[in-house]
Amino acid sequence: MRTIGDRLLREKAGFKQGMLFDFYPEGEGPDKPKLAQLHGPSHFERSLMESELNRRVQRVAMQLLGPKARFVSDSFFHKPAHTEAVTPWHQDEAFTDPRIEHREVNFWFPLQPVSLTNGCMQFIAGSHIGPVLPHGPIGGDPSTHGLECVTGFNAGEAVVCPLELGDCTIHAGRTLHFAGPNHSDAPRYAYSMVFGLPRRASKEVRSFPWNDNRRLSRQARVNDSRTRDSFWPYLSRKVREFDYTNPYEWRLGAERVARLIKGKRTAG
Ligand SMILES: O=C(O)CCC(=O)C(=O)O
Repeated sequence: MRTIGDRLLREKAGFKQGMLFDFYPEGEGPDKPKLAQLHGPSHFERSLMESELNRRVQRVAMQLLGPKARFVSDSFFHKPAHTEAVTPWHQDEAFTDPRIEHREVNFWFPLQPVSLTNGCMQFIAGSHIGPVLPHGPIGGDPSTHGLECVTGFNAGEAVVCPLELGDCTIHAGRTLHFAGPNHSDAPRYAYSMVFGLPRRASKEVRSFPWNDNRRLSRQARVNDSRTRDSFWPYLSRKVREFDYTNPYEWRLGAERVARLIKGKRTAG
């Protein structure tokens, strides 16, 4: 996994598509990320989907969520050596569309031993059963991909989780988590896999205002990759990800197409 992650990050796989980005403002360009995330590496390296790890995690996800649990996404994370950059406190659900109920678990595998020295994960116990707390873009910068939780918890209660190679932590969509700076001489790599139940409409009326008016620096790359020569790879990725068995996904898909057509008409 480490060799694959290293190669994909070195080749800057996914940068053009906005799938490789920095959690922090991207001012210094793709070569000097503070915390690089490659979202969806399995689209670039299909063997990740056929790995023994993937099969085993699928089985554990089914034990946790039930037989309908399916693979949702994966990511590689790279935190360079000697960096003060932290992965700020956040809940993964804060990144999502509040109209949709996400019932997901995230398996986080460090690709070397991790401790407080190189940025192991830390969690707030019990936060997974609480609400999604207020978040904002890191440092209030709307171009930043990363979100940070701004209130409603006590970081002094963090449970620190050092791990050996081959261990993992598992957190839910609302589990508050954080990873500290990397004070070691080597980069800190991690691979994560998210498994979830079929998405459905949220029963609560919720809003995540921190996701409005964001001007993500990677958005221009995302838009470009959906219009130009990479449109077909984009479409094939979407087709591969689509959950055909879930009627709610068909409804979301139809709404999306309707929005696209309306947008084109307005533009025309
Ligand atoms: O690896 C990291 O520093 C962050 C990982 C994370 O936030 C996640 O997997 O949800």
